[in-house]
Amino acid sequence: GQNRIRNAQLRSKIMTADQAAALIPKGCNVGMSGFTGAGYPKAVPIALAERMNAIHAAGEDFKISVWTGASTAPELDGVLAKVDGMELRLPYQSDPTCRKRINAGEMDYLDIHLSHVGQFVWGGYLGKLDVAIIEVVGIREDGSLISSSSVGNNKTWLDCADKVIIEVNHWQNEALEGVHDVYYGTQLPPKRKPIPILSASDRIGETGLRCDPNKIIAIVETDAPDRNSPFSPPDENSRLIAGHIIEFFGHEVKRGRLPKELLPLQSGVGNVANAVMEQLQNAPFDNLTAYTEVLQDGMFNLLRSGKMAFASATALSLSPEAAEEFNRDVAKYRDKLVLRPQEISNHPEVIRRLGVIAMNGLIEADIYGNVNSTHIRGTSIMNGIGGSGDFARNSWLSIFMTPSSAKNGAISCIVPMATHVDHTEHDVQVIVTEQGLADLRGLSPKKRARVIIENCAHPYFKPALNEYFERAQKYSHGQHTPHILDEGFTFLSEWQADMTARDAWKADSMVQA
Ligand code: 0RQ
Repeated sequence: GQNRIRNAQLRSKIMTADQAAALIPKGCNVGMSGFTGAGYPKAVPIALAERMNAIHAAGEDFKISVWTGASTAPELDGVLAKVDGMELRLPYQSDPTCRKRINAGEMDYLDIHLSHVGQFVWGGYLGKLDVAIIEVVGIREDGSLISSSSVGNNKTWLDCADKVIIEVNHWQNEALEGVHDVYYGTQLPPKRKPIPILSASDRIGETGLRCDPNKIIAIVETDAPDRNSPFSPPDENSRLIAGHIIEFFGHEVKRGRLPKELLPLQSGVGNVANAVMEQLQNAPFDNLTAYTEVLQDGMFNLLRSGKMAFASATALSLSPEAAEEFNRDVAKYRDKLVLRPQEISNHPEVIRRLGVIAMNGLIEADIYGNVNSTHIRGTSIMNGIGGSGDFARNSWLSIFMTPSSAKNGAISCIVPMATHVDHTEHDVQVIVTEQGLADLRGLSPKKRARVIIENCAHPYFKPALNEYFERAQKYSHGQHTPHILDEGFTFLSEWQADMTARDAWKADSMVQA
């Protein structure tokens, strides 16, 4: 472990995960590294959950608030939620146990735009950060730290926390040193200056994270892989969605509205997003770039084949096989990849300047183009808004994609009225399902409704949607965005497929909720 911890003074802080977990007081705010299952601490949260369990068994309370970059893994969110150890969680999660507690009203969840987290902490709105727990690949002579497979909020946590616990993960390749670009020029208003990124590949910061060695109270050594969830091979729906998007890009290039290397791509999490990247492999666009938050397998393959010249992100989120390969060959990718703090990867100013093409998933969209990407039936959280809002509002082109129906066809993802809105009609330019693509740019609400129903809705639900829209145009008081307010949500109960399918979904969503 000596060569990874190059600062001799800090070596005396090496201890076990149990010893480090014992240093975390109850009721404190803890900032952890980790973004989409990459670069999260893998030993101390488990030890902390065990300690909480023992304390709970003795009849005492022990909870903390957990702040991260984005989603983590069963070894962090999973174990802490299981022992009911979290008072509050922010800013994005996707863990089933955690989701269940949030939806049961047993813990608080703050679903914040990922680019806002840093400034919320700096602004003092979230209270004091007591402890930071950060996974790194190594510690340099001068005490600065090398992030691992994500940067996320690491800089903010290290700057703001009173005390710091470091996990040095030997599984992560030391050659990651040099991949990161940590910008120290951010300020609070009114002192802000432009973020000097003019192209996705610009480096504007330092390769390491500054950290006051006196704040470090523990160093724990680990040797464990990231979450690395496998991707299912693109299904028929994903392939069709990807096909529509690529055809649309071709059309835009032909009309001179996009350059032939396109514009920097942002791609959300999940299988559909991954399928679009996979299909770009064989599309007639070269020298692609990405200004995104997560780098999944599809994008990694584009970098490997040379189709993509450069990718800027804040985290990797690879399958086990791709992670193995990347970890082995990190050095090959060092001049094609940069990992930045999430306040920079998701910065509205940079996204707007570069003219990003944003592609994100949705749960439901209404006929006017309002998008819900976080809530089931308006009341239960699925994951969170993540970076989708940062990108959707500020991109040059904002695309949302989804299969036209969910739960084996029982539920239409195109509805009369969205039960919760994360992305308003003003932030949504294109909606794509396996049925087709709706280009909403330049269309007034009623024209949007026609093209969304016609191009995107599943044929099974089309007649009911058309019927609603026709009646709304007859009976709605206002005719700008016609609605029959007391019917807008009846799609959920009356119009959603047959009873059997609906009951199956209800039972399932109870489990999920
Ligand atoms: O649940 O697998 O249990 O059946 O929602 O849906 O179709 O697998 O799609 O994985 O792309 O996720 C919006 C959740 C889509 C995601 C969302 C059910 C469906 C399934 C997942 P099951 P799919 P995806 C970058 C940007 C917000 C954050 C974001 C997301 C499950 O894209 O979290 O974009 N986005 N971040 O069955 C009931 C409906 C449903 C439904 C889908 N209408 N009703 N259930 N589902 N539609 C990344 C970060 O920011 C970190």
